Amino acid sequence: MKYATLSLCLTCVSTAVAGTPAVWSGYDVVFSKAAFADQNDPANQDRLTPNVWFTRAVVQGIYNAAQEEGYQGVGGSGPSPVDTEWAFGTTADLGSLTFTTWAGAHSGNPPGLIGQNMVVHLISDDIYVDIRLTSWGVGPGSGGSFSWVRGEGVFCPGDANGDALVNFDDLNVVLENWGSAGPAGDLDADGDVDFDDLNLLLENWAVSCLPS
Ligand SMILES: [Ca+2]
Ligand SMILES: [Ca+2]
Repeated sequence: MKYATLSLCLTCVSTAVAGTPAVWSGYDVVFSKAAFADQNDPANQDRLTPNVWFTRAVVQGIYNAAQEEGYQGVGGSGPSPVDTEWAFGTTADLGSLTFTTWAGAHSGNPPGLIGQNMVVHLISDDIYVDIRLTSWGVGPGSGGSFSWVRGEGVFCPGDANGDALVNFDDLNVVLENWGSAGPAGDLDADGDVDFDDLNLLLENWAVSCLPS
């Protein structure tokens, strides 16, 4: 009975805040793909969410292995990595950034991106991520190596118990820790367990973040 009442009265709250984009700022995650590493091995993919797995074959550009078989594009055009858009700058300036495709951003010269602060928008997930290319292997002899640093974020918003599902178990964790400083139940990691955390949970209710 407690749950039925709670979910009823909070459905409207979750609707009101649905669609708020997440921001993964900073450069705490280091990813690198070694020369000639198998692009189909998850270890050689930078998997940000179940929808976005960045990697690169021995030649050509970056693609989204969660949604593409390989790189699609030539020079400064092409959709890869699909379901993403890119801009120069940082997430601190989200409102003023101009997004384009990855190919459009490098204009046929991926090594030109090395050292430049960029933001990648994961479109379906609506997550903005700081990202900065740190190396890029040119030509077949380089074996498709690349590396970057990027922002770290929560894979599965609303998942309080770490099982990659958002359900009553997570609601229980939030309610049991209501009003505390967390970390249990503090889903947005701001040092308290309150309605913001409950909203985050309800926004993602019934989501499964398990890789498909
Ligand atoms: Ca869970
Ligand atoms: Ca919180």
